[in-house]
Amino acid sequence: MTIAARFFIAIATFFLFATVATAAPRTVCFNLRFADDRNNCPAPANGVLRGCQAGSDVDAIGHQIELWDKDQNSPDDLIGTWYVNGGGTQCATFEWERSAASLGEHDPDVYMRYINRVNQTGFSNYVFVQVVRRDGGAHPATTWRNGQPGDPDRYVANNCTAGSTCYMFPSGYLLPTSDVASERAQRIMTLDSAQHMLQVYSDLMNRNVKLHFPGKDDCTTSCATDRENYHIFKTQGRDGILSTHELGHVLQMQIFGQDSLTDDVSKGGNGWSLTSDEFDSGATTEGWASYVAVVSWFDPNNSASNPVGWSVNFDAATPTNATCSNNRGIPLQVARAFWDIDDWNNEAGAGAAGRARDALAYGTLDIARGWQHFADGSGNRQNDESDMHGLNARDYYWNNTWWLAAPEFFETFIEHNCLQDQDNN
Ligand SMILES: [Ca+2]
Ligand SMILES: [Ca+2]
Ligand SMILES: [Ca+2]
Ligand SMILES: [Ca+2]
Ligand SMILES: [Zn+2]
Repeated sequence: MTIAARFFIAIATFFLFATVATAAPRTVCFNLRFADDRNNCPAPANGVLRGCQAGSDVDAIGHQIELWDKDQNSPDDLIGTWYVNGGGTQCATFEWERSAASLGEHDPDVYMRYINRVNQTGFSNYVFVQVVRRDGGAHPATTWRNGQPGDPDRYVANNCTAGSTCYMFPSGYLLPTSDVASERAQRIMTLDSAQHMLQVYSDLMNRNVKLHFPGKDDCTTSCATDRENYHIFKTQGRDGILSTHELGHVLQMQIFGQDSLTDDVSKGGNGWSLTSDEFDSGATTEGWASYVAVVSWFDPNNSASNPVGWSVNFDAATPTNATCSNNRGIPLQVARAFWDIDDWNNEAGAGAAGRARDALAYGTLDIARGWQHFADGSGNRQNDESDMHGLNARDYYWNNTWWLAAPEFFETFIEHNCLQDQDNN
């Protein structure tokens, strides 16, 4: 297996490599993991996308690393930046003799730094999420430069020669920390959860994102503050589904090209839950983000998927409230509506939704692209629609009748989950 070189390492350097026939590559291998102790995310199962494994050290897929040359008598040299492209042992290959890092040194002594950043694997888009301090400053990298007392090169691939395969710590794996109660461990957990969302959505994103952990003290439920920033509260790093939920808000803001969303959750007191009754905008905005949260962990294109978030089934056909019209303000019902136009498990209507079926299975990215069809402005069906019911599932429906054009769109998206009483204005 290989890991993919980051495109941005330096185009000019790659060009030089391509023209120097005598340059000899080095291959350095390793296994990078992190200590997983998350909840609110599924264990590995059919239909689960890279499940959580609380209590295990799991492969850090999609996490970025730097490789450095360790020098005794001069500053260390950065060789390059990579991301982990798959599970198990991974290898990075780079040219050495003509690289800026070699400086005439015969063979590099290679060690890793973990830099608190993730991206989609196999991606065509370079958006990343970086976990930062509350104030936006950098967290320290984790370095394996110095080994342990008496064994300073424990994690260094010393004198990595051309033509051989070199290893960093071949007898085990690299782990930033095993202390799952530590802030370092929990910020890596919430960052890994963010990677799940990028794995699904980053092709639609146009800005890098800062994940603040521990987040703002006045944001005790975690929050997305603008299209480039979200905060995970200090006690919530282990919650697997929160990071993907907040990124659902970030994604919607990026698609809208703005730094706020109409999201009125003041009905019945400020705040919301999956099954609370909110004004239409709150139900719709939080429902959308909750759908993103779940579809980042469960494959909708697998009829065996059992999408559960916060212990609630997102594919259950029976509406939350037994009276159809009472479901319009329930965030879960909106989340289910988005899930149903996405998932392959097309179920019959039930309960208050009567005979209205789930009969559709559009693509996840095409569903997100539906937000591209909202014009700028604060009027009805526009992306800043200002009243408490504004910007709801009906707006999404009417702006996308040409895009998600199947005749079952209204039945599946609106009626199957009892959203027809949302405000049409
Ligand atoms: Ca409320
Ligand atoms: Ca469906
Ligand atoms: Ca369904
Ligand atoms: Ca509206
Ligand atoms: Zn939210």
